[in-house]
Amino acid sequence: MSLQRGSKPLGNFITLEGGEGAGKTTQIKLLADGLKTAGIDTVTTREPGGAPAAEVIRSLLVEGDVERWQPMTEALLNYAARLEHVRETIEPALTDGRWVISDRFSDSTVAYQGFGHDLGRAKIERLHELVLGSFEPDLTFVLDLPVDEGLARAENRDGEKGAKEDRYERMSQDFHQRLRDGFLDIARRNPERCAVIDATQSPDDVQKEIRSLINNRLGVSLT
Ligand code: T5A
Repeated sequence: MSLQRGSKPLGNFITLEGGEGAGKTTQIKLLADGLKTAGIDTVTTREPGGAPAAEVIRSLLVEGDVERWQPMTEALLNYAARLEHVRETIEPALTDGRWVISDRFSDSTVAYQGFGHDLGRAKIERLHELVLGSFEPDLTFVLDLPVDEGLARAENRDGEKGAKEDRYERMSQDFHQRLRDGFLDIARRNPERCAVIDATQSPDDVQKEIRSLINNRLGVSLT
């Protein structure tokens, strides 16, 4: 993270990443409860989205035909949404000393557009530098599970909340395998920032691992 420090200490910026149906939303709810209990003021948010203009861009990305956009257009739309998200939601919260937990951030563009759509890691990194400089999360959890299992969970979840936002779920099995490999590659290259978690475990066990890593790496005492 690279932000101007004011009089208050900055909050921590945590992201959860992974393929479809990895359990990010489930884990963020549990984590927000744990942080609240520990008295840590927290904002939960998501990408694409997380700010009014970014939510408008979200619907362009997650709805409609699979072939709707060129891969680079998808990357640019994600970064347009991300700039709004960072400036309008994330930075103000962090400078106010609150913690921010985001369901996806820039690693999703590297994995989905860089690896999934074959744009390559380097182009997305250049785009990141252009739009956000060195701004990055303090800690990132990559929830990893086999593609079939994640897609089956996402399909069940669609039954629960409606399947309008399923554009990426309809992409090929190969696409999903490439992005899974992409997330693991990101974690290997950024061991200080990233931790890979086996997302085939029960929700409670995944949460225990997340809290233990937060305690160790960010020096707090979540139970
Ligand atoms: N995208 C996003 C890009 O291509 N580039 C980018 O730069 C960005 C930021 C929207 C899409 O945009 C793409 C990626 C996405 O396709 P999204 O809204 O986060 O992103 O969509 P999904 O990742 O598809 O969100 P999901 O809701 O499917 O996945 P979650 O949040 O990881 O999973 P969750 O918690 O909703 O759980 C799914 C189901 O599994 C169950 C839950 O109860 C639920 O029914 N479940 C478990 N079951 C068994 N064991 C566990 N441990 C479980 N945890 C959850």
